[in-house]
Amino acid sequence: MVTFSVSKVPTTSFDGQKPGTSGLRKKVKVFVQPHYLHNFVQSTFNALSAENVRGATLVVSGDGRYFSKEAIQIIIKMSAANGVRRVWVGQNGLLSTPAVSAVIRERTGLDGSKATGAFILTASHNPGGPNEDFGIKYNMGNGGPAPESVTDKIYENTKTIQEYLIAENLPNVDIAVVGVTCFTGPEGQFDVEVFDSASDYVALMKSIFDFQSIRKLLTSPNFTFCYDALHGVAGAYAKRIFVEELGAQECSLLNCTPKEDFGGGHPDPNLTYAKELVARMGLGKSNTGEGLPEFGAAADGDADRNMILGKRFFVTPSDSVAIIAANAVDAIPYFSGGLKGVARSMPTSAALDVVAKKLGLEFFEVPTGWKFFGNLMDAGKCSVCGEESFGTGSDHIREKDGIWAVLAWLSILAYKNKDNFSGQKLVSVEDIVRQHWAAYGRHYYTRYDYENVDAGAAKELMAHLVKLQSSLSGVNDIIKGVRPDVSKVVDADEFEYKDPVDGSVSKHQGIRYLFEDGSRLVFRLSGTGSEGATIRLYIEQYEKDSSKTGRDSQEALAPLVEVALKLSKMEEFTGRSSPTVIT
Ligand code: VG1
Ligand code: CO
Repeated sequence: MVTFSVSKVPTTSFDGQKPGTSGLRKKVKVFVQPHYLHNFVQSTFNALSAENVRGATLVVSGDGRYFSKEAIQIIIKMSAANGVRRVWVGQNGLLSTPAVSAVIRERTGLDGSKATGAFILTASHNPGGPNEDFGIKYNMGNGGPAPESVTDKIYENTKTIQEYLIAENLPNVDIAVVGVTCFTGPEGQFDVEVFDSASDYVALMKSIFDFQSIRKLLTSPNFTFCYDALHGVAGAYAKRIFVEELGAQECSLLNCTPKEDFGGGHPDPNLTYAKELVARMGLGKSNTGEGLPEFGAAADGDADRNMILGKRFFVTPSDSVAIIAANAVDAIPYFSGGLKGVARSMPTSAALDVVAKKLGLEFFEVPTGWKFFGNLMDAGKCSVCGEESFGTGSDHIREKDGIWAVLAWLSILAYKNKDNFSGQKLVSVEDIVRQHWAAYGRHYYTRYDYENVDAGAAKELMAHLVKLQSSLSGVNDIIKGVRPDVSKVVDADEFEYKDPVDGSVSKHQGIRYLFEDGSRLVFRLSGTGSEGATIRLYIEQYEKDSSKTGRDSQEALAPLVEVALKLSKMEEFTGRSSPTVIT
């Protein structure tokens, strides 16, 4: 057995190592600076309680982006030096974010051990490569992202750090080969176990969904399917699940080989960045839909996001979570006993609220970021939840789950078509969404992102919007001047959340303008960017009248958009006459 020793390396702090909405994300060039990653990792160890470090089992893996392999070796050496007992690594360092959560919760090591936490190496939907982004976040023993109390402590530690511990003479571990490598250090044995990235996750999915009925759908001659991993880590799961387990054809998979730079693309599953899938599904084309796939979906870099498409049809993420919640009990065996409750992030549309009300379910509205759902789930208060940002999930793990969402949709389609697999025309994604709107009304919804805006200008814009809130009559005068046909603002605030489980309070979680007819405008600054500021503007309008639920959403929302741009003085502050991305 190879023996290692521990070095104490003096270091000085870096500015700006504050974890954002989901971990620390910076350009690779920032992360590769000497000591930069080390400081963050040591600050995390120092923020955890001793039993979660000394003698503990940690998962270390990610979406495989550029710099992951080097980062994994560094974290292994620092774990050894900090007294961690074993590190688990997915083969080739690959584990999707939902798979990490599943591994923490479900996996038992060869020697009976269980993991107490994980370093996830990903910048999620941000591009990768030497000139793009890298990221790291820590997840806790429940499988979910560290809560603010922990990330605040990590950040405080990064400001005062003076040394870190590392086993410099521990040889690099071959993470391409499944197996256990054992070492001895000053405090005893240290193991690195490399394991298959997919098996635990696949087993969990099989325990949640009825794979047989999904297989019937996927192999039905009337059904065609298409899945785009955008060269992210979802590819490592897609083949196993969709092709090997469920019988989809191999040609249904697009961009399913994980790449360090995501093929030069932006691994963000929306209508702008998932171009190839969007074209395959016939969106934006005026053909009749002949020969187009019935169902399409995409994932982001770390496979926690999903985009759901029908033939020439886009399902908004806010509708998606509402439709999954409305059909879960019938279509998904895991939920057959009923839902415990549902939750959405604040900027997500109120489509889910309407379902919760109709089904008599407990409902929660939390700030942006998955970490807020975890407490509700741990307390048994929430089964299904989602965000407008293409995140959907359930209490099977403590992260959003891109492949789970696809399996949920396939389950709903299989359920709706159960007596009809050989029929001429299947109930389609579009049929399901339109039936939902007819029953519950429709929440027209769009999000405008202004990326890489000057940080000072973005702050000023937000301050201006807060200031405006002090006089609603002033706000309504502005609205009347721009669009007299838009309803009036009846309430305006900054969203604040008190966690119903632990009582912790999160302030300044987005600026809201609430209209008399149920419409909403929300403004937030992104917490996941790596440069400058990104302003997000969320626009929503509720239509109950089922004869009016079939309009084009950009057209339906145009008056509210005009009001939002005017109220915020968007162009004046940012110099931008149009957003970078519309979703
Ligand atoms: C964005 C989304 C948020 C999501 C977060 C992490 O955060 O708006 O809903 O939870 O990304 O997603 P922000 O602060 O940039 O708006 V992922 O898939 O990048 O981990
Ligand atoms: Co992600």
